[in-house]
Amino acid sequence: MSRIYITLISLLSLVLLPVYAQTQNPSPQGAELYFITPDDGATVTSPVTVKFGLKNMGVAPAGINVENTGHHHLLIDTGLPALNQPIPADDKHVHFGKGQTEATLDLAPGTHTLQLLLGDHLHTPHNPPVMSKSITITVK
Ligand SMILES: [Cu+2]
Repeated sequence: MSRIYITLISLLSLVLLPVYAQTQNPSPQGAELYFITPDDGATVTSPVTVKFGLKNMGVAPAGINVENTGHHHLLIDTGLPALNQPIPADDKHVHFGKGQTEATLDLAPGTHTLQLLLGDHLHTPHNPPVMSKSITITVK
């Protein structure tokens, strides 16, 4: 009897594992994420308007799972998070889960780095990840 259960559990694991292993949505070839503004190396005044550019993918709000879409995340003064799990949400990892394509930031005077990272409906980066290059700006 218990042997049957073990067999059933083993079979169930085989069926369910691929579902759990599939945690990242694929990104299409040619997907590109970039800053429309500010320019890398720019000197700006706060508040800083940041505009997000995305090519060959679409923007969808968080929670909506549509192929080849995602929502923007802005990494402020931090490196990339783990790329195979949901992006943290804090002052350095800002989510734009309503599908926003620009933001206005209050930044202290000094040098700051900004990087964009697209996340899927569950805030997890795509595979391969869709990210901008990291830019550096100076706030007067
Ligand atoms: Cu998010």
